[in-house]
Amino acid sequence: MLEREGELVRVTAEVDPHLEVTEIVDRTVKAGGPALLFENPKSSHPLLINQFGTERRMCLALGVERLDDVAARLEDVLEMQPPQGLVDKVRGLKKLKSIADSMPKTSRGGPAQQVVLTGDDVDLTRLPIQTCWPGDAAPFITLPAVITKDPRNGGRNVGMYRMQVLDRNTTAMHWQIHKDGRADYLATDGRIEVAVALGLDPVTTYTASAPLPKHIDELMLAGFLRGEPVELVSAKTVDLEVPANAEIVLEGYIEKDELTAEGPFGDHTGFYTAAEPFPVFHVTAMTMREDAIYPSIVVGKPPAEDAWLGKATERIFLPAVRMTVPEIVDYDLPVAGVFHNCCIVSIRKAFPGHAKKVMHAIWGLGMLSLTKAVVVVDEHVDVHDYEQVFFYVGANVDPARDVVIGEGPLDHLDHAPTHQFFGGKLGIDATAKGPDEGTRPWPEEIEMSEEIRALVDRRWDEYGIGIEPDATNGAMRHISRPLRQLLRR
Ligand SMILES: Cc1cc2nc3c(=O)[nH]c(=O)nc-3n(C[C@H](O)[C@H](O)[C@H](O)COP(=O)(O)O)c2cc1C
Ligand SMILES: [Mn+2]
Repeated sequence: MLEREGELVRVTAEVDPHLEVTEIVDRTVKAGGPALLFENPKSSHPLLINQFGTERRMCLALGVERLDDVAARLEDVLEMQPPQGLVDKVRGLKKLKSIADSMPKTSRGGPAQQVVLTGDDVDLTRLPIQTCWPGDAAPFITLPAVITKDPRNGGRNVGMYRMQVLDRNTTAMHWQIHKDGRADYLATDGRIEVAVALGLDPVTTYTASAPLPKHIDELMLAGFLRGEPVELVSAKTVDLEVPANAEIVLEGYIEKDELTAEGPFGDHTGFYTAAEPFPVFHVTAMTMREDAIYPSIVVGKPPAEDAWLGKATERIFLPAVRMTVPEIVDYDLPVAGVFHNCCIVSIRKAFPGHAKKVMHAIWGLGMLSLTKAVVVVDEHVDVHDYEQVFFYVGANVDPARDVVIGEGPLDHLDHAPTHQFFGGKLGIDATAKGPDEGTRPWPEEIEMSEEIRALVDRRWDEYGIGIEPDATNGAMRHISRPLRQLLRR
């Protein structure tokens, strides 16, 4: 599929998964280049990387023209009203069917189990697992879908958590403190069974990184987004189901109190995370396709390949965010803010203090609760246009009145707070203030009249200026175009 779309380059030169691949991929990602299939990494399996590195490939993965189209489909289902009239009822049934089709289905066998290795035959060193950065403690599996069950209700969880290779059949499991996988582990007495799928269809891979509420199965979202169920087969040595079409599956278990030093690892924050204790995963079976391709991703200083996985989540989750905070018009998580450092949000402001209400809503909402800085602007401001946002932060903010300093939980990987996991929050209210917020009369923003804009549109060629005019309305838009293009590449 990637190849058909001209989005894949096969690299036949022999390359080393130890650092060399990272440098090649980093240069390719930053140049907006193609996905790469390294056919001869120093290993017995090829390595696929940069499948998600551009907006176009992220859209191809999700089968849409624009990421917002996915959100529209979800919104349609989330906002379902009781049907009125027959046409509405039929439409409603279709939507219900798309939900029913989302449930994974079980088959008897699948390519993921063409080769089955157990016992001493399990050998992770056969895979081209990357050591990404010079300070990394070891090779890390970076693009896994880790499958567990909640022992209390059997609910499945699929999450993407990096795995440091310890030896030929054990790895660490980097279940951060706020994550569902860790919750399943903590709720289990003794041993928890774990399966790790590598090399899935891109939608299912993406959903492993999606911040769904604990009780929602990521494979259901995958089925909904794909428009067809994810096919599962029973694992060979554990009581879990695994994607039938995976390239590679690792089956095994984690013992409750067996911990190992995990890290350092060059992380998506742009810094190395220090070594910390994390659980040890014992691999009891390794199943794969006959010609299995190993998938990987390099994170590091932004922008890296994970930028578009993050942008997909930002777009796909907008309808869900709006379900709880309907006054939100749009939001943007800048790539340089590595998901949790910054959130810009535009709102339909209706009452005094409304911007502050929305800050607190964000700080109380799922994984967005880990956001360190929230900037709130009025509905007409384009949150994706950072020049424009900066303009309103500069123009509309009285720091003594409009800045909120709070406290709350912070991302596991945030190295800045004095205490890990907990620290300060910054809110900036950059909305226009009304008299009911105790300010002097707020001045009017400069806009040209529609009449004169239309006149100049009509007469532009007559003036003979010889450039394409920028007719976008609103302050600053033209300045930020290169920036927007940079992001849209
Ligand atoms: C490339 C990539 C690597 C990630 N690595 C980790 C990780 O090592 N540990 C972790 O807790 N979350 C990691 N995440 C984020 C989780 O995948 C994400 O929070 C997801 O929602 C976790 O699933 P859960 O909500 O079911 O726990 C990573 C995300 C991406 C895109
Ligand atoms: Mn989950």
